[in-house]
Amino acid sequence: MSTQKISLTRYLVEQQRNDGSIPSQLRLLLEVVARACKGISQSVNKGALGGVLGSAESENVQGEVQKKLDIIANEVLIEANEWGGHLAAMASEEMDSIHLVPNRYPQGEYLLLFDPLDGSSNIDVNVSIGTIFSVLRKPEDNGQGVQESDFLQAGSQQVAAGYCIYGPQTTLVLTVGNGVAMFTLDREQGSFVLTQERIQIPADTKEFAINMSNQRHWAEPVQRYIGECLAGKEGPRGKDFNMRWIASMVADVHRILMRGGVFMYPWDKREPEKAGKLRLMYEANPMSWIVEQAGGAATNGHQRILDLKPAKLHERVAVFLGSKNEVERVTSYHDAA
Ligand code: AFP
Ligand code: FBP
Repeated sequence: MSTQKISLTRYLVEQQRNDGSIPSQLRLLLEVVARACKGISQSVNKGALGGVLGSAESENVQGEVQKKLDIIANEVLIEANEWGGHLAAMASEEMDSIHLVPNRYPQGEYLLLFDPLDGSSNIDVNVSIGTIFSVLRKPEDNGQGVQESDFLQAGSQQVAAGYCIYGPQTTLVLTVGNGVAMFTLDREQGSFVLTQERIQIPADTKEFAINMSNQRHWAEPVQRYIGECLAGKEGPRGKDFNMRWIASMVADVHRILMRGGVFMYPWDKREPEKAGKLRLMYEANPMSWIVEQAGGAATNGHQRILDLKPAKLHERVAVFLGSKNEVERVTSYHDAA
């Protein structure tokens, strides 16, 4: 397929025709999410001029102070998705429990999960942030309506996953299970245009992304892996590594998708009862599927992330994802420990 002026709508219609991987309700859902991301992008771009910067003086379910833009992005996604008839319910990092589609609208077959604004600390300092989303099929109705337990499906059950990064360009990255495609927002036309298809992450890399300030809290396998990277040419890896940390998973993963690398947010001993910092269902799962679809790998140090069966909506997980050989290496260090 030529990448010349192919809009997201056309791409989805052609996918639907070619292999049926996108039923019409799913296509509508993806278009609505993309439209919501355009709205969020506009608010992000206005910044101080739109009065959207700063804290909202409220906390989300994870006890994190919400930024105004966290709340705005959450509302934009809910309002855009409520009425179209394609969804049964939504779940978000910013909401304690699931949000059912109101009775006045028809109920669809899908469940949508999202982190409306990832990288909140970057908002006020004008650094890249993003929206991450994951789509699941609603299980058979058991007569009790949609419940939180319906969302607790392994990442391997996702039918679509993506993110939109609000950076120098606004870019939407999407998978429906047949590779990863990237669309850039054409602001004059107001539409997402296909700019790259079948994205592949190189299996080897010399770049890692981790919050190094937490080093003293990591477990031994992560100490070993990073220690070897830092030892450079003279160490056991025999090559110099470079480090990047943008404080937004979307931005760090996007960088890796474009040029290789490994992203890590490991368990650390300050909060031993938590498996990690990042959220499984609306951060790790969609990102892991995108990375796998681009030829990379994603584990929690022991298991493939997409095989984990969630026990709760806001479950946390340790994350190692990106270039396959590096993810396999750091995972093998956990196995050996
Ligand atoms: P928010 O959930 O507050 O937007 O935080 C984003 C994030 O969970 C993830 O995207 C980053 O990788 C990570 O935080 C950065 O955290 P630190 O730099 O504070 O370790
Ligand atoms: P460019 O001039 O290539 O854009 O490099 C930018 C830069 O000089 C600084 O903006 C930045 O602080 C630094 O490189 C980052 O360098 P590194 O992390 O590779 O040490």
